[in-house]
Amino acid sequence: MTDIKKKKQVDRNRAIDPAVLDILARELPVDTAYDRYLAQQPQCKFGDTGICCRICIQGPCRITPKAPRGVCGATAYTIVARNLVRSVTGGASAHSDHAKHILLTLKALLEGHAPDYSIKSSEKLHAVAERFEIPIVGRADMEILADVVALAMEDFTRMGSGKVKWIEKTVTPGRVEKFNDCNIMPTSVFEAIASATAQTHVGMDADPVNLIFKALATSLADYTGMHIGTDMSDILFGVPKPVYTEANMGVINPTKVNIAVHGHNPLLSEMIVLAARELDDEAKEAGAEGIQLMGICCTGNEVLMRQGVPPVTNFMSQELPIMTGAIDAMVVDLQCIMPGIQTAAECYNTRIVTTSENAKIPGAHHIDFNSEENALEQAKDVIRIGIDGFRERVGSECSIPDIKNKVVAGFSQEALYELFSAINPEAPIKVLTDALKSGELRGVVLLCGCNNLKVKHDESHIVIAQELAKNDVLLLATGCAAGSYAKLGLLSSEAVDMYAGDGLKAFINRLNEANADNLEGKLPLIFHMGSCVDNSRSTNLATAIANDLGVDIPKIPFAASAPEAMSEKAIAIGSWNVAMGLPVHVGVVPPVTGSELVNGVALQIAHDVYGGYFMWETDPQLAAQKLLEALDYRSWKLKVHEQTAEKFGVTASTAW
Ligand code: BF8
Ligand code: SF4
Repeated sequence: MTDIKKKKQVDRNRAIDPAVLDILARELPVDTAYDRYLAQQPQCKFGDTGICCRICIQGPCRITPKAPRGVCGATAYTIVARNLVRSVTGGASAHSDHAKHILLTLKALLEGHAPDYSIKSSEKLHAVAERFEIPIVGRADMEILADVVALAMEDFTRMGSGKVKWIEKTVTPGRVEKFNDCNIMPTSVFEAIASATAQTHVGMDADPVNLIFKALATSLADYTGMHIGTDMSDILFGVPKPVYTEANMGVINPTKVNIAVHGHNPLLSEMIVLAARELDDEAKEAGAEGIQLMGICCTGNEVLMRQGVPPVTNFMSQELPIMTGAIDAMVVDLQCIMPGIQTAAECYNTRIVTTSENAKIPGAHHIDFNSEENALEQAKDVIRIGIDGFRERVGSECSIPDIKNKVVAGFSQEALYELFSAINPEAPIKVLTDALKSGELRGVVLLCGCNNLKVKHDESHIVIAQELAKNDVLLLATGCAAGSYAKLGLLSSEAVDMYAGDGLKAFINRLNEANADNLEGKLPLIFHMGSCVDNSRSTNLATAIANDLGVDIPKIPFAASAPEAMSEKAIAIGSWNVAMGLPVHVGVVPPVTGSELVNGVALQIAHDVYGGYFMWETDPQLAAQKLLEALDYRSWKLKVHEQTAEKFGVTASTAW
């Protein structure tokens, strides 16, 4: 067997999406992430378990039985905890940088120099203003927006004393108390990030527990940035509602100008959607049948949720659409963009267009996207680069896997409430809490996070979802997890018939019947809530369930799972979900096992303090079982506490 054949066989063991396997099976002129993962083996065990320190340049210091301390005297628990804080800080920085761009665009809009943007959802603006008791009656939307933006900016920049308002007003009263008691309520986003970076400098904090608390405080800054990002995007681009489309490589249309939007920030991708509509005739003049947009990663999720743009693939396979030979341009903004796309593009007829001053790739086209001046014109420039690409591609060979699946997406919390309102207009959330109390639904699980080649691409996402659906768990999804489900057909109504247990089927069908006149089609098996930034939507739902049941989040049958977590952002999100009181499964063991103490805090002690905790489980079947056990335990305990309270005429225990 030749080396290349051997390699392809191993590669085929690292993915389950037939479109991905189709492309990986070809003789490709360039390597992919799947090949590079193999080339990186074996990976360093010190790094893998978190006991390599490079905080100062006396290092790297690696902890071994022979050398149990770094040069400065730091032990394994300090090094692991410090690395963890730095990861969470990286994630919080990324999310809040994203939100900051949106806030700055809103500020420019208020000052009259972001002419291509406007308030798309007055309703959401009013809802956010009311949350903070900002007056709305008799005021123009721009006046209200000015107050909302000022408050959000204060939550980003406050120094010294004070607390983040976006947390105080969006979580349960019990969580506010807990965060204050544990001293993890951040003062502001930027303050938390700066303070965490300082606290982990050489010669600073060596106390692992203090460091872990800092990680949680910083993760709450991450939550803040994300929540503000979602709220502001909804105001600027509209609140998602159900959309019907398709996903996977089969959405690439060889007769059209194919443009993929990739990254995270809707400021650009929303403009690309507008520009594509306006330049359809130019594409036709170039001989194309029109423009086909498609999404990758979270900017793909953003334009799927609000515009119905089809997702072509998710993080791990982002290079592969290029290898069909039919992608004319791939425009990227920020985060999760593999530099490898440029190498791939150079072997095919694809133009990579970078647009952020913070995320450039050597060799790519660069347009310094400025949302404050000529956003739409710049988006048109990008589309024209795609049209040029098409002109050059005409007549050349392309090979597109003929694989696509139906998708229903667009389930913001507001959209879910609208569905529930058709059954219970007075108290929509009761549709969900009643189903949880009666046992029709066994719980709710948010499926989120990335892809990671330490496990088979997409497999853990799919296996866990199918197993939970069979067991009547209501499933929500965001990020690249949602990308997996879109590509592989689990965001369709057909998947309800194929995979849902009787209880889940009955619940979804009741919603279908009640909403028959409002929906274009039937509801899917999994409810896509948006990009990773939109994980705050899931927390809002958990908060509403807890408030309706009159308990705090640690007592509700709600969990989260990141079956293929990869990025620092995922570590930050997982950490705040634990602080919120949720069991959080992670399907890849993060680099904390080098310290029994830190690992023990994540897996057990966190539960005592916050009610939430991590579960590392790489086997997706076992992971699903552990998630079900966590949901059942919570339902059982909630019932015991309620029955005891009733029997003795007292209020239910607030313990978990
Ligand atoms: O923010 S799930 S690989 S694309 S980090 Fe990145 Fe992970 Fe995908 Fe979205 Ni989220
Ligand atoms: Fe080594 Fe300490 Fe420097 Fe880390 S901070 S690299 S453990 S000397």
